[in-house]
Amino acid sequence: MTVRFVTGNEGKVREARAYLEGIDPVEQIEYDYTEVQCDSLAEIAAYGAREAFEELGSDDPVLVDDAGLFVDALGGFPGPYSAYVEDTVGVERLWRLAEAEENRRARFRTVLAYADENGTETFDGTVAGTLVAPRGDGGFGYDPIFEYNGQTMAEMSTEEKNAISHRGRALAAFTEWYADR
Ligand code: ITT
Ligand code: NA
Repeated sequence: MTVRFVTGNEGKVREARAYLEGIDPVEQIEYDYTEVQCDSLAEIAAYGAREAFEELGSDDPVLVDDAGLFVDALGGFPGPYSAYVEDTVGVERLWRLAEAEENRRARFRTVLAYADENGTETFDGTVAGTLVAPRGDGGFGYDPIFEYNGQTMAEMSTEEKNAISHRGRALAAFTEWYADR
């Protein structure tokens, strides 16, 4: 089976490919699924994966990934609005907001939703780190300002990021389930 990853974000696909190597090929599909308005990443992702699977046709399974950065001192902002905030305010200015705070702890969360003819499953991943001034040119999105163990995620290789990241953890739970379902 080919896993169809429904996303406009190539960085997510690169990370899923690295993880699923030797299990199944991953194909990037662009499909504008409905983003239901709610605070739950799991509900957004599960709804999107189900809808994409039904609408796209074929038996190949579908993956959707809904992620967010949650800054402790900002009450979890930008959270589910992370994509909007990256596009409008930008990563550098989000760092400026965090820089003004004493507590610079933040969490990245992602929910991977999988859909096939048997149903929908979700897999969660979280990583806790510290916001720092931007460093590194790998990864994507907020990676340059998210530090884990002395390195920003933009200073890590795909494999290094997958070993510790929110998405890597969700992919680990997913592949374990997928391999022996
Ligand atoms: P799709 O919805 O098309 O999959 P997106 O980039 O809009 O792509 P999200 O809404 O899930 O994806 O992402 C929320 C924001 O968080 C967005 O600005 C991403 O760039 C960013 N983001 C997601 N995963 C990330 C990661 O692993 N490292 C850094 N930033 C990430
Ligand atoms: Na999105």
